[in-house]
Amino acid sequence: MSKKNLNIGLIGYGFMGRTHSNAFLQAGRFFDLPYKPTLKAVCARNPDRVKSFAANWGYESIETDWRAMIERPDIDLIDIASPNDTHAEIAIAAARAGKMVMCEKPLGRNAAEALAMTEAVEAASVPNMVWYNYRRVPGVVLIKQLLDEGKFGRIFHYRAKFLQDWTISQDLPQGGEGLWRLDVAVAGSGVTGDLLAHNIDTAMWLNGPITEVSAVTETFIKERKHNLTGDVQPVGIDDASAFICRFENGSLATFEATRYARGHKALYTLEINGEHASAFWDLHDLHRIQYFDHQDEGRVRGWRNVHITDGDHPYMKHWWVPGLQIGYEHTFTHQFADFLQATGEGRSSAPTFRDGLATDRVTDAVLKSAKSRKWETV
Ligand code: SOE
Repeated sequence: MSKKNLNIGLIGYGFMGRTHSNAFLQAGRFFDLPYKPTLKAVCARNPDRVKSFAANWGYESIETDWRAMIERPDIDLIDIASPNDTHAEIAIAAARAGKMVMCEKPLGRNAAEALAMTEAVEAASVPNMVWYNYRRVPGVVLIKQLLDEGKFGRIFHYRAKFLQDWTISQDLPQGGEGLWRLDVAVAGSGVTGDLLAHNIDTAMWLNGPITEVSAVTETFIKERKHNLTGDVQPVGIDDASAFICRFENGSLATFEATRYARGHKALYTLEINGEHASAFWDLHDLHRIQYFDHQDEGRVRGWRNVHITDGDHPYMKHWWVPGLQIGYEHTFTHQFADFLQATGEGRSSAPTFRDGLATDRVTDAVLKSAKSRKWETV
């Protein structure tokens, strides 16, 4: 079958621009897709740097103004990998121009922005997706399959955390390239939108909607020099954020994210406890899950350490041979392959903008609860 060409316009060339570009290049080599992705253009403000990014990744052309990129008739899909404060305006304009839209997480800086973005892509009926990539880790997908097959029975508990330590130094400035995540005007929030949002997206995919939350946040370093103004300015982001919550299915949960857990670089862990089974997953060991099945014979019952590398594990038949593991970058390739497959079949591929909006509603409730010191309904 001949494949339709799909011309991609990427906006932003930071860390996420690289993960997405790698996915665009790899997806068609490992998955049989209905489209042939072409890296048509990349857009960012600095002409020299965008040129060298384009040369390195094989983009055919460059733009320095995202509006010009959206107006181009030869672009089918706009991929937003620029800082959070640009997501809403670009996504809404791209949807109005009839482009497919993919957006880095979190969808908006808050749920109001995410709602406007969701309404725009839905009104334009354009395929859309948010890059919550951890849903595409084979081990996490395996847990989802086991849950859907009813292996866990009733769910009692969900537990998730995302720990980092890269902002502990008080000499670290805020704002500008690489450090916009510390500037509340650009990021929207701190670890709540940046890290907890990942935990929440996976949790709601595995365990259903969250109904109410009770949260605490802290900003440990209150002032930092701003890279753009040169002035010492108050820090508006949350450095650490933790909450307890209830899910619609009656289960209880604890969530914690911080950039002040010395020694932890990107420790995303999740655990789910049901009536018959429990599972645990850890990003630092992402190709394994720990699984406990109470229905095993008592004498040999225990936590199984499952190496997710066999052909019957999610996605794995597309990669190497059994026993050989894959990593972080593959989650983006899986997500892009799923998006193209679904688009080719006229389906949408989760997480859609509407799913991203659901996560932003929870992060808004978390920040609200931390302020009010009360339980907040999502
Ligand atoms: C922050 O350090 C960060 O890069 C997040 O922005 C990503 O979404 C997360 O996957 C890894 O950590």
